[in-house]
Amino acid sequence: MDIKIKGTKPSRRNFLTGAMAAGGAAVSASFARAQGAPDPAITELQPWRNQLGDGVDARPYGVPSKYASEAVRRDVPWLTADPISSVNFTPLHELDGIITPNGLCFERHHGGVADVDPAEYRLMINGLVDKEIVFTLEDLMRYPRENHVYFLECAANSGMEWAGAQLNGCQFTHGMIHNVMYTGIPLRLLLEEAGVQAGGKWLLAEGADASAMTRSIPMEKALDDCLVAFKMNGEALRPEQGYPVRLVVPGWEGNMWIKWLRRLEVGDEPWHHREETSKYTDLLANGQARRFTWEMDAKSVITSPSPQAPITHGKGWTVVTGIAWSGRGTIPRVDVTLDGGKNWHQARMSGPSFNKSVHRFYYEFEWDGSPLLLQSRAHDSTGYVQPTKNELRAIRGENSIYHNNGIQTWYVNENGEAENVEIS
Ligand SMILES: Nc1nc2c(c(=O)[nH]1)N[C@H]1C(S)=C(S)[C@@H](COP(=O)(O)O)O[C@H]1N2
Ligand SMILES: [Mo]
Repeated sequence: MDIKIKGTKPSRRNFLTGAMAAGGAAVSASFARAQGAPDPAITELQPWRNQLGDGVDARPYGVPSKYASEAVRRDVPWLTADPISSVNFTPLHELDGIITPNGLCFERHHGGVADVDPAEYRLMINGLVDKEIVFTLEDLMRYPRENHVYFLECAANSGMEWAGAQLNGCQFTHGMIHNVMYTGIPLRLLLEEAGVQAGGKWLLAEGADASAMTRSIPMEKALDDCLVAFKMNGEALRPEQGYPVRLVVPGWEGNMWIKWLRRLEVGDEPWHHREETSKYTDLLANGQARRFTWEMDAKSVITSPSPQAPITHGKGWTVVTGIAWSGRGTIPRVDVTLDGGKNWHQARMSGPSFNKSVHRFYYEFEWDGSPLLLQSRAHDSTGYVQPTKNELRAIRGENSIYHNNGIQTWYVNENGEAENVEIS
């Protein structure tokens, strides 16, 4: 954040509508500055005005402005023993809208990034099928494709927060999510090509990376909306995201979205591999583990203000913004509270509302400079309402890591600095 107010004090806000009392509803405010002392940002000639800039092709593949260098993925070194089997986090506090830029999508690998040569790429379908088949990348490109925007959230997102507030920033508490437009082939088409036999009720998806990531997926889901994707936000998948081909499993936990997809085996029962037994199951208070929690429940987080995005402009009109998503549909409504849940205000949704995609919300209000307890609460299209962390703990106990969709609280002090807290 590098917002500096130079020259004179802001003019008295010239509100064009009387809607300010309604908070998030259709506020139209003017922040024009009154004339005062000369502003060097206007009166001086800066280098970019009196020197020519770079010509075309200075950067054949564009990169962000050097002034936007804070928007980077970050990891938490103490979380994992080794970066080969680790995670980094999407800088949610630096982003707006709903799409995650390709270079900022969080990464989660169990055996590092596979460097797959597309010429040697093969996708095999075997098992309980009429015809076992193998596709090259060129073969795949000849099937009809579709475009869909979906979020991918790791089931472990917010997992470090089960026992209490821990990491100071939405990048770290909620950044194991990205939201991308995928271009891919409906998995159903490829399975029809192979001919799934009557007993074929399950699918094993296997990655070509050194971890050979494998997950069991029920056939109904595979035939419903899964994609075999090769493009993200219009361009080739990034190596980190599974180049050249990844499985897209909309609304379901990120672990099932096998990257560097090499094999799909049709079977009659789940395989119970490591990632669906000792990992990615939810240990309950009584010591039993919940099997197969695939769908990601509705969740939201305020991305600004937040610990990495404090309020720097002082009192007055403040934009609260954040994201919300649900593995079961769309997000018709998000509520925001400034006082830890005593009063809730309906936020303003802005941007496309796609099924199983991130949604963007805003709530504008006039900050009087007193401390805030900011929270957001998502409602999804099934009527489900995001629970508090204590409501979750009452059902799930405190052993869990995965599937923490509880309401997040940021405490904002008089200086506008924000901190991760929990209120009971
Ligand atoms: N082949 C393979 N696929 C994989 C993984 C992996 O390590 N290897 N990690 C999984 C996990 S746990 C998650 S959360 C998502 C992360 O996807 P991303 O790296 O695009 O964010 O990929 C999943 N698919
Ligand atoms: Mo994950």
